Amino acid sequence: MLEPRHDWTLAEAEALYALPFPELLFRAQQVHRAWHDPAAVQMSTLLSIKTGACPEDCAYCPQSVRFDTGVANEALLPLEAVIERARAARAAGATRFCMGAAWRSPKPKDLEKVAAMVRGVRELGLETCVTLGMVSGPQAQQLKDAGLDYYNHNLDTSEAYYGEIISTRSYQDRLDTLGAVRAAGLNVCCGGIIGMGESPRDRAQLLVTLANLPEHPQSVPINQLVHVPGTPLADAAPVDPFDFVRTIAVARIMMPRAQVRLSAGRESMSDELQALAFLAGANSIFYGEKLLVTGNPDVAHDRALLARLGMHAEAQGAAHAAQQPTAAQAPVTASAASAASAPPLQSATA
Ligand code: SAM
Ligand code: DTB
Ligand code: SF4
Repeated sequence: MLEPRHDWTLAEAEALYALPFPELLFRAQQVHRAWHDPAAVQMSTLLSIKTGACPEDCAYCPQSVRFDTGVANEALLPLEAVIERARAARAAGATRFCMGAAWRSPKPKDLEKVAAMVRGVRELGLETCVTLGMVSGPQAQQLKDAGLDYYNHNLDTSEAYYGEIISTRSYQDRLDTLGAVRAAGLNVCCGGIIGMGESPRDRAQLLVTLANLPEHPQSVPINQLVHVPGTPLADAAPVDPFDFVRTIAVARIMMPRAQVRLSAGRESMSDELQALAFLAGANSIFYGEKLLVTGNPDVAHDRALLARLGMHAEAQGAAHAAQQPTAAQAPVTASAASAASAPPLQSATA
């Protein structure tokens, strides 16, 4: 099996993106099957732990203080409320709990509180992820010491297009935070948004930047823009669904080991489009009725979709086996049980 590459060129990425659709999906599936169980989907549940009034001006975001989007601002949630929601997410079958805060960067007293949340969620046997804006090396280390598994920090688009979307921070700021997170030994969750008016070249360049980082992000969320009234991108032209799937397929080919997440925007996608995204190599979703402030498909609908496709949620408990208290938890679908006893993938051992 070929080792993941870190020397991708823009020309190569653009050529993949432009392949005939059947050829692109075939290649993405070959890579997907070489590294992953193509029937398994990792389930992450999101919770906004601090909502709205963000000083940044990201043109897509309902939580920026600069846009009138009707989002109700909320201070940092109390620890118990967060643990309660994490328990519910675990009961619904999630394996990762992602806590998001509408900050430019966290203040020391806030970070201490988030660290306590991370410890509490981890004790439930869930993987932990936070997205808190920019962090320094010592802040990333503080989160690592609390037991954090993943830090989400998206590059969102190409460096060339970034200035069209955000003016209050630079691309280099984002890269610096990713460096601090990686240096602390945290898993990196980093991806982008499709449908902000960017060109295919911008999409290819974003994927080149991600794939040429010193390590591939362990998790790559590919979001479709959620059009939120009041934001500057509220009326952005809708993206061709096949182009969205192409982006997922190219991400899968360029970052074979990563979890590629079919992220925001699923509420406006058909079941058939989501199935196509899985065929293109997506193997993770946000699971739960809400993203941060906007909607997401019902849990029951997602479970039914996976069952109809003969797919299954990644088993709970793989992450922190030592402290796993979930023996009584049933797999999300019957097929998850059989998957647990299936022979190892030929490729997973190659
Ligand atoms: N404030 C922190 C930051 O920007 O890193 C963390 C929270 S922020 C809401 C996390 C990510 O959500 C953004 O980087 C962006 O990729 C995604 N996001 C926000 N609004 C979105 C929208 N309307 N559609 C799709 N993705 C969105
Ligand atoms: C990511 O890439 N997408 C998530 C998560 N990381 C933090 C956020 C999506 C937000 C969609 C709009 C909202 O609900 O705020
Ligand atoms: Fe703030 Fe993050 Fe929204 Fe940008 S994406 S406005 S940094 S919450």
